[in-house]
Amino acid sequence: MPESAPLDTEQVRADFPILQREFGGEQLVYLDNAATSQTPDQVVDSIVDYYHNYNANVHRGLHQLSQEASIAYEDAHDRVAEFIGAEGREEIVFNKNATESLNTVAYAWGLSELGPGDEVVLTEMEHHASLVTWQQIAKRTGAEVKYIRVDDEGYLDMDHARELVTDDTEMLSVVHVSNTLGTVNPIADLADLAHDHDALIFADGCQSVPHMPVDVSELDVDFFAFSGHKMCGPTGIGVLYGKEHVLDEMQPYLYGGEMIRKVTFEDATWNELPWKFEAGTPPIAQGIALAEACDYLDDIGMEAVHRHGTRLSEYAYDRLSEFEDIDIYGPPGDDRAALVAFNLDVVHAHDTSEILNEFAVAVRAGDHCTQPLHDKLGVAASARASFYIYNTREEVDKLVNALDEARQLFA
Ligand code: 7TS
Repeated sequence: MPESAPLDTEQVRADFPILQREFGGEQLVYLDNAATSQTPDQVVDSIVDYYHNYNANVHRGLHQLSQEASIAYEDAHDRVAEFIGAEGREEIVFNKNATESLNTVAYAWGLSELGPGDEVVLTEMEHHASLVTWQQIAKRTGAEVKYIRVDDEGYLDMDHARELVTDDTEMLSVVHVSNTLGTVNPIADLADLAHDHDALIFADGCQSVPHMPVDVSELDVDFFAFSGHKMCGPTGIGVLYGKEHVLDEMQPYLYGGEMIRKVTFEDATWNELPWKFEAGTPPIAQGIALAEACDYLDDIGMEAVHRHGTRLSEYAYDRLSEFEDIDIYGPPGDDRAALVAFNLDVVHAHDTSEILNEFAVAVRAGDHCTQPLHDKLGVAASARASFYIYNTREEVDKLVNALDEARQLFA
């Protein structure tokens, strides 16, 4: 198949005015995209258009504005379904972020399905959104949590996975792309493994959906989660995908308006999918803007987005590898997602990030919400550069030059 056209970063950057900001005469180099990506004009405009022209609550009013808002909000579910290869809007629940998606399933499914003798299998590279959530639900239900090992190169130990997933496993919850190691996990294989043992699989797509073509039907996952703010969308919108028959059987997580069909003083029945899981006034403007973000990314082409990110990441990996005093975590440069976490031998990650900030280079320093993984790596924190569609090789060079300054300061 011929490659799609390469990404024109100059054209892309014109959609992101924030990238023109300067600090101390230096132009911003934004390399914290795994935390939150920047938002293009097209997405901002869709929010402005909503508030200027058809702001109203959904599914409640028969008046014109409410009807327009309801249609746009429902259509946004269809658009997101299409973007990730879901069957339709029934499988797409909007909420506030991926963390809420994980909690929804852990509470709604976990509290009723898990008990003593049951096992939830995670990986050592889970984000706290998954790790802490399942840990707590397991404590409440008497289920046990097990962790698939990460090997020295930063890959999942698949032999260990095959050992851990047994007929006692009820849920396999796995990060699709590690936000610390940049590892891309073999979700389709893990889904087969889970299903061979009649377990469900939940994949955390926070770091995959923004960066690569994802098709949940092909992956055959039962649940999938991601956040709008990491994929050119606004904050305050997250997505929970669930297979229709799985969501159908699951009890609601939050109760209130919008999610009910019939209420009496004694009891209530639930609305159809996906509204059963969207209690109260939902993130209307944010949902509509997320659909716009899907359009924006598809206009560029997810293949091109993916290629751009992995090439930048490989370039950064190679440049950082030139230095003997830099430790890089995770798989080799040519087999990783669009991020690189590292440490300079003699400089704490927080100091590294502060010095980089002096050069207007924004990276994240800390444990990236993967404390147990950092414990395993033997470090308290790391610095992380994460890339997106508007980043360039020149920006990676700026990062490397600024690191040189940090090294000299602490030498
Ligand atoms: N899962 C993964 C893999 C993530 O990277 C994140 C956010 C989350 C879940 C939670 O997403 P939220 O939108 O609900 O907060 N990761 C990061 C990060 O790496 N730096 O800041 C947030």
